[in-house]
Amino acid sequence: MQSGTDLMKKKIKNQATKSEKAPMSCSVLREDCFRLMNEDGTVDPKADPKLDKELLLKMYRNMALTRAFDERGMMLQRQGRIGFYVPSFGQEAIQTGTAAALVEKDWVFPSYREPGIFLYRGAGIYEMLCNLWGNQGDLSKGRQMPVHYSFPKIKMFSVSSPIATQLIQAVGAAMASKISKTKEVAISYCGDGGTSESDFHTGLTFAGAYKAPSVFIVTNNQYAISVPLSKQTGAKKLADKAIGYGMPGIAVDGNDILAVYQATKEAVDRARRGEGPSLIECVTFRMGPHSSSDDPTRYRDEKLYQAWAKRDPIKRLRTYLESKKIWDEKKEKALQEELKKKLAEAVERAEAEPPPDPMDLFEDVYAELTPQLKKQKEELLQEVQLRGQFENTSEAFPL
Ligand SMILES: Cc1ncc(C[n+]2csc(CCOP(=O)(O)OP(=O)(O)O)c2C)c(N)n1
Repeated sequence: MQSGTDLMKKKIKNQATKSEKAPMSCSVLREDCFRLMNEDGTVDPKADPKLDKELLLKMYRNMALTRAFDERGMMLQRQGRIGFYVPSFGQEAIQTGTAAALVEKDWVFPSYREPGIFLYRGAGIYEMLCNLWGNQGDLSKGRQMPVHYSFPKIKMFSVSSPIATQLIQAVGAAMASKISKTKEVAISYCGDGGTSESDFHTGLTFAGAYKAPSVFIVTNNQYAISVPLSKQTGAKKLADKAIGYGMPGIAVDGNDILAVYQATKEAVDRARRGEGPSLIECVTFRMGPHSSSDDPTRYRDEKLYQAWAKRDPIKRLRTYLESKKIWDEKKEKALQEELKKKLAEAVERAEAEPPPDPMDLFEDVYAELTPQLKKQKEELLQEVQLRGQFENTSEAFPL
């Protein structure tokens, strides 16, 4: 790791060799992205940040777990056992690399495509699965949408569905940290589509004006559901948006975990030193559907998908670890078996949980219920007594 460097101020000089020629020009990883890894996962000795072996292995395990969790989530939905899932295929390096750059006391305000950050910070697989069923094991007691995890103990704020609203919340947390001098950094995530939202503007305006200890991660996966980046913005690159808010911005190869980690670490350190916010555009590709309700083959170019498949972030890190002789086929097999077993056990436990008590709806918000809520509670009680508990309507989930 190059200590003391400030990537944001420097003109990006890529250490890695030029990317291979991909079939379509728009799919070629932009040359303006900071990266340390070559396309095939090799790293030139002069570019090697030489991270701690334990950290590298932890990152790899988390990326593999995130992929396995996503595969399981999609499978459960396709089997009709849960109603909805949002996979993050191809975006594992961004989730893990940014999470690894934080410390325990930092705040995280995720979007819905970041299971890997929850996992990295120690969220339980079982509790996350319970959210997918919205059952009694769900920490939100079934009151949030599926995939909208919330783990206050690890400072993972509840996932926001309205695009980019979490940015404002994160800036609020960052401003509170600045005022109370706790040195906590608040990191928030949104997609390329999120940068067109007015909440993006509000969040970055406040962060810039008040020099809030805030880091904005923009996961540019090139689509907002079916809207391609070319129709999303007139900006040359999303990282440029930072300039208008008075903060540094950088574009990073989002499939290169070494680069994602380094850029985030520098932005987080900078925020903690009191030097204000930064924006990091992580350039990647959404390898899966927008959600389990979407069919990307109706709008996505297959050649584009194939070009990005070649730079799979997990494969790239594996190659790097193998070149360092800290990973091999035997370890990979053992890891995959361990993850499969862990997930299968957690799924079995989570699926067996009963649905939440409908009367729970009235808990946890008001110390004393308002007259309207009291009336609603009575009505619901009568309804439950009349019809029994709610049926499972998960297969009809509309989004
Ligand atoms: C304010 C708002 N508008 C529209 C939607 C519907 N919606 C859900 S996801 C999405 C696309 C967001 O794309 P992007 O920000 O690029 O993130 P990605 O899904 O690619 O991770 C839209 C339009 C919403 N949830 N909130």
